Amino acid sequence: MIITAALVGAETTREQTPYLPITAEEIGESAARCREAGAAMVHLHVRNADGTPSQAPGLFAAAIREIRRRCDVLVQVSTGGAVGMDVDERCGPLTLAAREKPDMATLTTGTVNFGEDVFWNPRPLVREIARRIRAAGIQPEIECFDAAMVDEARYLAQEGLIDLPAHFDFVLGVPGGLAARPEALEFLIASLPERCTWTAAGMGRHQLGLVELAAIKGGNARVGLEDNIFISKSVLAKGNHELVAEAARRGRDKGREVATPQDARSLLRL
Ligand code: KMH
Ligand code: ZN
Repeated sequence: MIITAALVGAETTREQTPYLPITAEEIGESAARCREAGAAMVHLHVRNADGTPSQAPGLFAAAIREIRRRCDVLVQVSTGGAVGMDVDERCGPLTLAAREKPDMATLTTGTVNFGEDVFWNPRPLVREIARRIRAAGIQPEIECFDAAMVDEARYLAQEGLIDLPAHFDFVLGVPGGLAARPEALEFLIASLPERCTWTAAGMGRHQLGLVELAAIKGGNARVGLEDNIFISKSVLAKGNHELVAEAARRGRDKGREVATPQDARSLLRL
């Protein structure tokens, strides 16, 4: 089971949790502790010094350097960024090369209500981001906040913009998106094109329960402060690593072996 740690996100604030990593060094440290706890990959956003979200290549480069200086965890950059960002801003981390080149990049394949906001992904924009990911020679992770986004990946494959089989991430429990219900996960798994792999990411209180469900169903799991700040009811996780350690424990409890970054490379066909 591949555990991905969503370290930072674009929405979680230091007011909500003092354990959110913001600087490149904090991100590097958090990634290394997550690797020790069982994460094979990190899903990466970055922040300006004042904590606001950014997609600046320089900030990503600094964070990736700090991560790779400390450990061998795979790095998946966000092209979602924060709501309201335009395509060039969102695609900032795709311009990184050589030692700072990401291992994967996210590709959300549809628009979704996102709390009180809208995470805009009209089809021309999705195609453009898919083209840029492909041109950069990076493998996408298809982010699905709702069921139609799985079907949209099939169209992208028909248009030659992504390859199948691909890796999918089912992001469940965003207010306005598909809820974190077992039947929803069941339907998504059944909807996947042949030989595709998948990760489940539950928002808020759904996070750790979804890890168990994913483990039972043969999938992979994402945890971390981007999606959830609590280790148990009203108790803050003292960092991303605590959530990863709990995910690894629950996965092993269900009979799953926790993947190393090298295992993940072969499982994800990187
Ligand atoms: N911050 C959300 C609006 C991604 O990383 O690709 C989008 C997001 C998805 O987090
Ligand atoms: Zn993200």
